[in-house]
Amino acid sequence: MSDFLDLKLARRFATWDRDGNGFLEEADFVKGADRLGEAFGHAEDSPQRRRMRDLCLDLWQQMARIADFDRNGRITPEEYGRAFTELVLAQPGAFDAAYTPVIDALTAMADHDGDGKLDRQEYRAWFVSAFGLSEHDADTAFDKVDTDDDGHVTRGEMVAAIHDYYFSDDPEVAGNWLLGPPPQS
Ligand SMILES: [Ca+2]
Ligand SMILES: [Ca+2]
Ligand SMILES: [Ca+2]
Repeated sequence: MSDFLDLKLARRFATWDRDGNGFLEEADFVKGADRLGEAFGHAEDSPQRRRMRDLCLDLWQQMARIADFDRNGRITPEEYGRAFTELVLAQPGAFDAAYTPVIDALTAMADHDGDGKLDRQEYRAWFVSAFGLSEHDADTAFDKVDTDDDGHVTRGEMVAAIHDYYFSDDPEVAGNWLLGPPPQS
């Protein structure tokens, strides 16, 4: 694994770890869903909030199934790296199988007006609330990920960017800006 990818995985881990305790646990995913729900102004007991929470709990269970190797209810950075190396990098096609449903679910959650794509506001709300990006970094990423410059990030553009985040060592590609300016390796 390249140092650049190592740094990117560490950054991705940190964005999942919403309470910053160094492990991924169910609580991080509940918190992620609640922050996004708040950002969109959904009331605590609204159906939208419940749906976001259910989606994030699903996501947590999927991740725990593949990455919580010792089954203790938390994923360490080592387990996260191991799952990525063994299950995603080693097998062609594994990325699509593992990530496409997740990307679909998250994109649908962030698509506030339900038109099937993300405008700048939706994209910003998602990345600021769920991943802790600054508005500036979220906007910079939006401009890059929207590769056809039509003012919307589609599901296809999102999948391509996330694929590049994990598979491209080129700091210039859009995907490497998803979680802020690319790390210096
Ligand atoms: Ca945590
Ligand atoms: Ca939308
Ligand atoms: Ca676009």
